Amino acid sequence: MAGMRLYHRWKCPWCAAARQAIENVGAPVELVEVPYDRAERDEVERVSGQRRVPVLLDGDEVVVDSRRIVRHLYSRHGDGSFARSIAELDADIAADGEPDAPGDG
Ligand SMILES: N[C@@H](CCC(=O)N[C@@H](CS)C(=O)NCC(=O)O)C(=O)O
Repeated sequence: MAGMRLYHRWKCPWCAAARQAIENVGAPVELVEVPYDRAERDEVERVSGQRRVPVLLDGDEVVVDSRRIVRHLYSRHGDGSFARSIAELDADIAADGEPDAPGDG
C-alpha cells in the first residue's frame, strides 16, 4: 500500500488539526508544504480538484477538508479509542454539508 501524504501549510490551523490527528494515530505521513499563493497550488488542484489545504492522500483515496481528514485517519488508522470522536465528527460534517466549492474563499 502506498504511504500517506498530507498537503498542508505549517501556519494553517486546519492543517494543524490534520497533523494532530496524524500524531494521535501514529501513522507515517509525508508532509508536503504548499505555496501560500493558491495560484501556485497546481499539484493540489491536480490531485484534489480544488486548491485549499489540508488534503490527504491515502493510497488512491483523496480526502479534502480537515474534519473529513481527521475522521478518515481515526477510522482507517486509529483504534477503538477514537469511536466517540468519529461520531462527533460525523455529526459536525452532517450539520455543515459538503465542503466549500473549489474557488471559494
Ligand atoms: N474547511 C476547510 C478549510 C481549509 C482552508 O481554508 N485552508 C486554507 C489554508 S489555512 C486555504 O487553503 N486557503 C486558500 C484558499 O482558500 O484558496 C478545512 O477544514 O480543511
